[in-house]
Amino acid sequence: RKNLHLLSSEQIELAKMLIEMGQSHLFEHWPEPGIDDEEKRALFDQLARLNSSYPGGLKSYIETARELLADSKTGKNPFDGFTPSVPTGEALSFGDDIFMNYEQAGIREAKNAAFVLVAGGLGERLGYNGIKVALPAETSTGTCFLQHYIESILALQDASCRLAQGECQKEIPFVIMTSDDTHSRTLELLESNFYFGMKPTQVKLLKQEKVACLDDNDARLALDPKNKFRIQTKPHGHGDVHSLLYSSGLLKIWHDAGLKWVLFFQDTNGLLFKAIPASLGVSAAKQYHVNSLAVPRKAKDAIGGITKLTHTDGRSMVINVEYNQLDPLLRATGFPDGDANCETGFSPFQEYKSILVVGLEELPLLYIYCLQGILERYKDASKTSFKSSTRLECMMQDYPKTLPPNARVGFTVIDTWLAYAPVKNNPEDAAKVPKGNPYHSGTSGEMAIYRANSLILKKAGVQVDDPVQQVFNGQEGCNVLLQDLSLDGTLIVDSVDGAEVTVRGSVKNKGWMLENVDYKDTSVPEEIRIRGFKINKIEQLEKKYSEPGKFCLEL
Ligand code: UGB
Repeated sequence: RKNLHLLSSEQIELAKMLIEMGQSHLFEHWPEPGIDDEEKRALFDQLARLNSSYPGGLKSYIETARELLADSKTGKNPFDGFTPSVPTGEALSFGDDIFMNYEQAGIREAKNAAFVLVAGGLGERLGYNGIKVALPAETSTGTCFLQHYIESILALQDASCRLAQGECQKEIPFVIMTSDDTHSRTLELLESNFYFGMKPTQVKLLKQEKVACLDDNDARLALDPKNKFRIQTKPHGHGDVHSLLYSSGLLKIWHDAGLKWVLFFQDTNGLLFKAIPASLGVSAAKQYHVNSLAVPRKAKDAIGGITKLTHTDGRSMVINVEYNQLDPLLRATGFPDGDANCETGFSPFQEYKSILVVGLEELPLLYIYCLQGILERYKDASKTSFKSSTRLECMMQDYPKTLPPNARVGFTVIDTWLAYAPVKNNPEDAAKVPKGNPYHSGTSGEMAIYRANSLILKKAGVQVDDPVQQVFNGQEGCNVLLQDLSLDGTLIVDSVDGAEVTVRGSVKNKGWMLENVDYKDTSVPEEIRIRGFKINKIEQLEKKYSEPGKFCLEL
């Protein structure tokens, strides 16, 4: 009370609300007026920010947390009354007629889509000091993930407009969700590279805010252990993207402009644009309100599966169910073998892979928000105290939980080699991954791109040598030498838009080789170290075509 004169009238109201909500411990240690006054004001500035950035304010945050913590303490079964079944979806096989038709339909539809990259995560598991979207997706060209994503969206925009066969001025909107950890460095990367060829007005950055941490089952806000005049905060999860698109007004703008789809994707998957057009085509053909990209999943793999849940009261939803919940749920509801492989050798419950196509038409925009969960780890079975402070979290893929029962929610299964190779793990952890499981490292992410390119070329009739096995950073990879009917070595044909070059003959040179690099060798740049190899460009034949036109290159 003695310190009230330090606060504005709005801050006094906030203080009253917090005391009523059982948060007086935030101020109990305050010294007499005149001591640490600036720090006291700074705490209230932070509380005001936390209050305004959360829908419903801190009161709603604390109430929701209390409910979820009470459910967790009593061990409430989130699936009570629900029966699981295999939802309907579309399994595609790369390059066949069905795939090509969906891909074509998706390219046509791309001009009606907005693309959203969730890039607020710092990537602690990767241990990289920069932002993940600045990492090269592959080191032969050095193209970073953000550049690759932007160039892919621009290529889709061009192709989509060409298919529209008329005047087409549409620019595909591109949104990047950032956080305090990534915002300024993402903006800097864009600005210093002239937005990689995209118009700056086409790109929007939306920053997610962190949320307050909680100390106990009464949802008492946690003070920062390093500063008793600050609340400890942690990220709220990738699900923030839905409420940010809603509160920024972008969803309404897109809806009013006639856009039909919003395509969400993650920060370090160099393959995803090989799978996006076909997934979009499936959404358009089936008029899905939500379509998740999935890859085949082996039964009991420690990763969630896409499941249809039908409640006794008639409600149903298609949702990702975590692996530790899926097997017991199946066993408890009449599937004695639990999560088991079917005749394909895979589980009928597919693996959700962070690409979501959401339909904008027809959907009541009010539904664009996300449910939250809580990630608490208790110290012991009494479930009275946590190992470390917790907070509410929300996930992008939980969005279908908020939809009405008649929503059409499906999925598209695409081969892993074509669709999914994220960069999440550091070299040491990746090398410890049990054989046969994916490394999800810088090394495997880059190799997957070369492998997919080779397999696509093969499908198009090009003869490509079998992969050569090598070990980098303790992980096996493929050093692939492309040998077109005429190529043994490296040939670079660099042509401007509008130049069509036909290459004939044969090329043989020393080419490019992969050389091992020790990830502990700090004289090598970090982005090279994490993949365990560098490309030694020994010899290459390079031809440039800087004018549009038709050319024939005889070698
Ligand atoms: N992200 C944010 O933008 N903000 C945040 O607060 C947190 C993350 P991770 P994880 O398919 O790969 C997800 O850390 O935990 C961004 C799915 O939940 O890579 O491994 C972040 O920048 C899981 O079901 O995710 O798991 C990144 O772009 C599975 O599908 C993205 O969110 C898995 O991804 C994902 O963050 C996957």
